[in-house]
Amino acid sequence: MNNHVAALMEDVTAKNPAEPEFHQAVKEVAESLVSVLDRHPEYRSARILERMIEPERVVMFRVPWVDDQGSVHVNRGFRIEMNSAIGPYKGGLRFHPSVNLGILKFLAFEQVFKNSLTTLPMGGGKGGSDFNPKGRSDQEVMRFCQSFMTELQRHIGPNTDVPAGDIGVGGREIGYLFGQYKRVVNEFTGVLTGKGIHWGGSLIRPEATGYGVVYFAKEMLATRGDSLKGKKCLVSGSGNVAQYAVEKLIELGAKAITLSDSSGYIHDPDGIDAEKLAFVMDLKNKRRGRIREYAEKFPASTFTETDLSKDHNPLWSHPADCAFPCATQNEINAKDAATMLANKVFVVSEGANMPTSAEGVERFVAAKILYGPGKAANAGGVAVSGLEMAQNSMRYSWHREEVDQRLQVIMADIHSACLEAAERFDAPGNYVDGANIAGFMKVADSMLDQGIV
Ligand code: NDP
Ligand code: 2IT
Repeated sequence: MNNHVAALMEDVTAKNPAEPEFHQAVKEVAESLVSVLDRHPEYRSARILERMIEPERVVMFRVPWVDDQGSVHVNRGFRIEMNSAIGPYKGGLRFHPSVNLGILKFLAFEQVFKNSLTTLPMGGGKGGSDFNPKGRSDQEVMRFCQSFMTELQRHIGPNTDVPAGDIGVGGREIGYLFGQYKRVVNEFTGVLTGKGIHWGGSLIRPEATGYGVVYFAKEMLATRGDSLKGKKCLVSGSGNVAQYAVEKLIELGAKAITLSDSSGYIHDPDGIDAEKLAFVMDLKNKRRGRIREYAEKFPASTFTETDLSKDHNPLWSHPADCAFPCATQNEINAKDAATMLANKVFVVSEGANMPTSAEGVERFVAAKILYGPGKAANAGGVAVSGLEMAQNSMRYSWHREEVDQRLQVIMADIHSACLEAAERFDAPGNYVDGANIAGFMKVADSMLDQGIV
């Protein structure tokens, strides 16, 4: 390991104990930046990277709420305001029992680079709670959201910090959160994105992350004169990102053969067509059921339970051309990555944030496959959030085609920014280094301009 990276990581692990995901995200970026910091001593002397790994502000708060039986629960709420050099803090809220400070710090750190890549003026942030929405009634989720926003509203605003959705936070939760913000602050404003279409939302925002991750794969394939047509694709997750990734894959003539949730995965050798996808959307978004039901409904498919203690995830062992991990962090480990490479998977476009372990990333990069890291490949979601903010500021809304067109242009621009930066810093074709470098330089230059703050 380079000396500067080693010293930085020693400091990061000492100052941020028990935050392995945060360490993982920082180390990857620091390693990508070695030649940038060598060529730009001004970044080093201004301690740009050291400042970027320290959140500008962390808010942690109690979220008490009452369930349908009258029992009182206490959850923990967070908002990490990571970096505001290029715009207001921007990033999602995650409601999942695994949420803790370290996970949200890794997500907020990644968000800074991702938002910079989108070409739009957004800083980076992330928040959420260890609240588990699974099995809770709409009324319980509403009471939780109201309690969460009663505190969060003090810290956010359309020009300060603009949250959105992430795991466990979709249209329903954004609605309850927005309702409470408006009630407490007495202001109808673009303080959240992912809003409903009649109250300030943008067309294509629900679709944007999934569509974007497929557009990014399309761009990567085009560099080899290839396309998605006829490609066999592994997709994980079955939530917002996975659903719209599959929708776009179907439209572009590819064949998605898997989907998953935290209980297991389904494999459908015939491919998930539009009718089957409609079933998944109803199952996951309305009935809030388990993916196992897919295999009961479509008997040509199989359901396999996922044993989280196992050293590999069998979803990734099916032969395919492309993979779209769209569930959660570190869902592809070194063994999974090796299996995928042995099976000739040559495109990986990440819908989830940091779904591949550090060793897995190393294998993909060494094999020189088309590997699009999350902070580039899944930036379409936050990009359309940026477009939602722009429309809110104008008090106007664009048509579906216009937003989709802008999304496609942004994904193509991110793709070429990654390749250009990688080329300039002697790592041709390496999208990991390219994304980290291109994302970093815009923020670093802005921080230099703004002095030591
Ligand atoms: P959803 O809550 O809509 O869906 C999440 C999916 O992943 C569900 O199928 C869920 O299964 C599964 N999942 C979540 N946690 C785990 C886990 N620990 N182990 C196994 N499966 C799990 O979230 P999104 O689709 O919005 O988010 C998916 C990923 O995409 C996340 O990494 C998120 O950070 C990232 N992302 C999301 C964006 C967005 O705009 N929404 C933008 C950019 C990135 P189950 O139903 O059982 O919980
Ligand atoms: O990880 C992400 O980029 C998101 N969850 C979306 C953030 C946003 O502000 O739209």
